[in-house]
Amino acid sequence: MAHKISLTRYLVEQQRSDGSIPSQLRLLLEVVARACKSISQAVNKGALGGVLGSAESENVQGEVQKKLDIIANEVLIEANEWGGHLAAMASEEMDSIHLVPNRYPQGEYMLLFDPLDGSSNIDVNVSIGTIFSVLKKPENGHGQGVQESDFLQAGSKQVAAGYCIYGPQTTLVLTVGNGVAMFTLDREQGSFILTQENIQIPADTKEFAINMSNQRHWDAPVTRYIDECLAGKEGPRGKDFNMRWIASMVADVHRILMRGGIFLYPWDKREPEKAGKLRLMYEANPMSWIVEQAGGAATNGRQRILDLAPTKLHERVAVVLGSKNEVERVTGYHTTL
Ligand code: P6P
Repeated sequence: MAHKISLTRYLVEQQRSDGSIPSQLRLLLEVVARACKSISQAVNKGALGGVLGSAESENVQGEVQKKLDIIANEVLIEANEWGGHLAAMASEEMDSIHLVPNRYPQGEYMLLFDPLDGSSNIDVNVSIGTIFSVLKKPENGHGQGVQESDFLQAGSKQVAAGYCIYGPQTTLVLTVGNGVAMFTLDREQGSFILTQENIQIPADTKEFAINMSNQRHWDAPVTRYIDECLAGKEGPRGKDFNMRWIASMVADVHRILMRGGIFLYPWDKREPEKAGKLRLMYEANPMSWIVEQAGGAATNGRQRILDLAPTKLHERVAVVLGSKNEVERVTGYHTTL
């Protein structure tokens, strides 16, 4: 029987083969994976764990926090702050950055995360997930500790990105720049086992993911693209399309990694001052790098997401990602219309 390759063994072998994973980064990724296992346990308990429903608080986004949002955030903070691999963390659930306390050794990495994405699905038992992104602490020259401005690096500067989806399986998907690997949690062993590597997204697709209830608020290029998909065989695309919208980015992106597709959360007229609903630093950037590493593409409708220069920690962005040829079509409509 083929040896089961654990996440730890995979990271050691990657480190040995091309040095792409320094020891501190390997430790960081193992700690994040362990935290995701704890979050998975809490999510799986559901009502039995008294963790469903909303907390009496709002996050920096002005969204009501679910109890599990706060639990997941605390698990990630507590798991990562003492190991000596991090200098600071940033989370969707925290207004400002979290510095590693001075009582712990300081590391050279910075971790950003959405601790529990898709949390509106928690109480109705639909897949949710943790999204994470790793940046190097810049030699900031100001000689002080890490500041929020140190986090404002383009997505192309990431050294690792991944997500863990809490669904029928608990699955961790990861890239360090050498393709995309997937690890499925073996609950009997308590370890993530390699179940797929070098994942490739088909360049073409017949499946789009968008929240259709926002249709009247879209800009012309998105309206044109979706209308053409809906026109099917009789329309300019000459083929019928299927639609999926789970309203959990981790689940929609995972489906696209597994069988192709295009995901759109475009700018719309509801809040014109916002570039989009999704967050650049800890949703769009990690997901965009994963998608590109799997042969797909990711833009904000006009520009490659990984090239965008962030101006604030909780910056919003429009997202069009997935099968390369479809993303290029949508982006083309934005630049020609
Ligand atoms: P809507 C979840 O709240 C999230 O941030 C993403 O995971 C998801 O793709 C999107 O928002 C869903 O938004 O407006 O369809 O509820």
